[in-house]
Amino acid sequence: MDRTLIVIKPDGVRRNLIGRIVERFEDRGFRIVNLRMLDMRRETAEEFYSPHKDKAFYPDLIEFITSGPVVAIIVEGTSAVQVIRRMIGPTNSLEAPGGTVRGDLGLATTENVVHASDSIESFEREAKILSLTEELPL
Ligand code: 3AN
Repeated sequence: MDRTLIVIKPDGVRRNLIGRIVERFEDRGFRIVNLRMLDMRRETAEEFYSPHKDKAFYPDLIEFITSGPVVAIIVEGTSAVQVIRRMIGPTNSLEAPGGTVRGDLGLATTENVVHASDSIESFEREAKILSLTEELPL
């Protein structure tokens, strides 16, 4: 069992896809550990995407991810990082196969509906930046 972070990006929220996206992960056997809607502030977004800060698409990415609320979700299940990455599909929605979240619901590359951590280390770093806790307080 391991855990990972999924973020439904502003396009997914704007297009009313939250329920359908969450359902896919629940149907696949993942347990939701925590889930919260939040507005990413610019500083938070810059820290979250700091591994990409030298890329040409970085300014557009920051603009986009701060353009509206996102839904951050921690899920738990067998091989969560790898399985969820496969379920969301490749970065470019237009190249993502049918059956993946991006392949079925995504319209572009920056606007690709969801983010999911690419390693356990990324999960821990990203959940901390979003202040999403792994255990709820009693
Ligand atoms: P993924 O989310 O598939 O792991 P990353 O981590 O390489 O993709 O990139 C982070 C985010 O940056 C992507 N989800 C996407 O929104 C954006 N992005 C990545 N590559 C490009 C690109 N070539 N053009 C525009 N946006 C991009």
